[in-house]
Amino acid sequence: MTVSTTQPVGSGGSNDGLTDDAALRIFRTVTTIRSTEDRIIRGLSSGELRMTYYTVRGQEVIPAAICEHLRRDDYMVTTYRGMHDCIAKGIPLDELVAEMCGKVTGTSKGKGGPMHLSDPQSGLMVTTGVVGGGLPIAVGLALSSKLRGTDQVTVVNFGDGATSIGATHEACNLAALWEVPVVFVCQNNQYGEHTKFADYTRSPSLAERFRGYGMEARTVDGNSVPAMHEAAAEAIGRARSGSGPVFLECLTYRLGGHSFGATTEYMDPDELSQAEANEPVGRYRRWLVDQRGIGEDVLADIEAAVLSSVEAAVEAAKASPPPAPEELLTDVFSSVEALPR
Ligand SMILES: Cc1ncc(C[n+]2csc(CCOP(=O)(O)OP(=O)(O)O)c2C)c(N)n1
Ligand SMILES: [Mg+2]
Repeated sequence: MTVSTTQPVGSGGSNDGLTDDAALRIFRTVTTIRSTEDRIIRGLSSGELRMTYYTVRGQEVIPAAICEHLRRDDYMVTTYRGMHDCIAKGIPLDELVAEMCGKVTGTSKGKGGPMHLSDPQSGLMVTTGVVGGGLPIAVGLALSSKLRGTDQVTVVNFGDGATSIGATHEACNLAALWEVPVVFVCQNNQYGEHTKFADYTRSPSLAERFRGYGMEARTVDGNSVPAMHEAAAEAIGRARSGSGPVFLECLTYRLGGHSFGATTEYMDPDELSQAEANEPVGRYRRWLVDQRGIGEDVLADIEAAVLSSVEAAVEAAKASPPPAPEELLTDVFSSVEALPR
């Protein structure tokens, strides 16, 4: 795993500002993400479900901690590898799974699919498959909030590979110049498709590089709930109070191939198995029991409830029809008035 020269924040100590309620909400969110992914992969493997799917295994904690500090009317932008972000931002699970399966009960009547998820009601505004394409959109959303005089914050999630794309740099430069309320969340999972981080950049630290645009930038352990919770509180609070954008480099690890069905032969097997042994959902569960004294029974109840809601969402999606051909040219444009304010 690439080691950043910037010291990650957060120690997992007792001053993390996490109440038991928040800690359990985050546990429910990461468990929902993990269970949904496991169920989708089982469905894809057996032929029961069909979609393009990009694993989020290993990256669950990042949006779960961030969304503890977001309101429903705050905006989020994500990528094709964004199911975890969609769940954390609050897209109803039934609608999310149905959309990923291309069914009419989905958030976009099945016409967006897994690569173009959006649900303005939940504040999840755009999912894009264009690497780096989300950042300029997020700056536009944040600028709109600033011009309208609201205190909404926009969070944009993107990969480490996106930091080598021109649009990313244009967006960060303008955001810093205009002091718009945006938090740039780089989910550094150490790979851009099949290329390792150290093989495509000489920058040891992305936070250091993006600080050069004149904005606050920090590196954080993206697999630690206390560290992410604290860093997100600070970044989102800063953006909301009008102090301008923040760049968070969240260190994590992609626990699988680039997309469903892809191989991992270019990944270091020892590094991968070490990352898997320390995967963040299990790590967080152990921390809740050992450090926070949360009972096994409490966690097991949450896991059981999540499992049945995931199963119900998949069954509902399977029972839902695909959109009719007449729907092809409807819902193509939306008026500004239709957007949430
Ligand atoms: C503009 C653009 N260039 C190239 C691609 C092909 N592509 C798809 S995913 C990907 C890797 C992106 O890596 P990263 O930003 O680290 O995101 P991750 O997949 O790790 O979440 C690339 C190059 C693309 N979709 N868009
Ligand atoms: Mg990556």
